[in-house]
Amino acid sequence: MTPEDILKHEPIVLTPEQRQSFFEDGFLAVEGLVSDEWLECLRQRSDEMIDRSRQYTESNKEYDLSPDHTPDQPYVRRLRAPVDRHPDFWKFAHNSVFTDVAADLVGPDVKFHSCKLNYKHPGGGEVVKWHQDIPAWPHTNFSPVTLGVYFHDVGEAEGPLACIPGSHKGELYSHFHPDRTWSGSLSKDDVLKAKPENAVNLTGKAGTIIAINCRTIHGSMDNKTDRVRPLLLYVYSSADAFTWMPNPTPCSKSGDIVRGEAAQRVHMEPYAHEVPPNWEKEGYGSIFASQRKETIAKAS
Ligand SMILES: O=C(O)CCC(=O)C(=O)O
Repeated sequence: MTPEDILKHEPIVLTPEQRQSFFEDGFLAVEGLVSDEWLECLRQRSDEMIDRSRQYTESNKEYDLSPDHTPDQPYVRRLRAPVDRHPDFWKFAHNSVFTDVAADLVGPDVKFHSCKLNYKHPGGGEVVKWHQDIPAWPHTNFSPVTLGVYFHDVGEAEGPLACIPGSHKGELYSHFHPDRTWSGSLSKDDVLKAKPENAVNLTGKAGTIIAINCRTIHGSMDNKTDRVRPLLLYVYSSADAFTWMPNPTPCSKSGDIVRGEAAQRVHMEPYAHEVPPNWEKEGYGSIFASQRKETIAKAS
């Protein structure tokens, strides 16, 4: 669906101004929609998952672990596919205010693509370089949106997600190194072209929902506090968007319709872009691993 088609449907939880600004800027941050009960539940599930990671010494299909991870001092950079780790993470994806926000931004027929729970550690290496999401998981159109929820208050110091306004209407950039290995980020020259000086930090109180269009250039700085910053991220699209390369971070729910009906017609945007690696064959570690050129451990 196009933004014009989506806006023809009455919003469920977002205001008309919030939707308009999402389509204009390519991102949105909204406070106060996630209930305290949900927030507490997500925090608890996350704490349990961190505790479980103590049994592992290296990354596997559930966890992306930092090279500094030890059983005594867990250092999880990412919980992979959280909806497959606990039913509450899946319930939040398909039967919560998150699904309502997704429907307001992609239309009444909503498809689930993938999910992850990122942890940004104090003083750690989880700086996320400027990138767009769709080059890693191309779809037939530009409806995909990544929704995130902050578990705690996130100010400038926690390394909030930052977005370059309007970049979703501009170029699709290469995410390869000159040697044709996957970089997962824009080159230095392309970053300059994209005007990162205009970036907006998506700060907000615990429970703030952030939304990023799949073409929006975004990243995040280091965490200058002494607290870990968790960020749960789920990707949705209009049901009429179809992937045309293997999913780098698949889960058992990838492709499920979480609201409305499956599409009978595909919506194809005419666009040309570099073909990403075939993740099914080559494996995908995580954005942290790609951006640091770590050896890839197959995620699933
Ligand atoms: O966790 C973050 O700060 C950013 C994550 C992100 O952009 C991604 O995983 O694609």
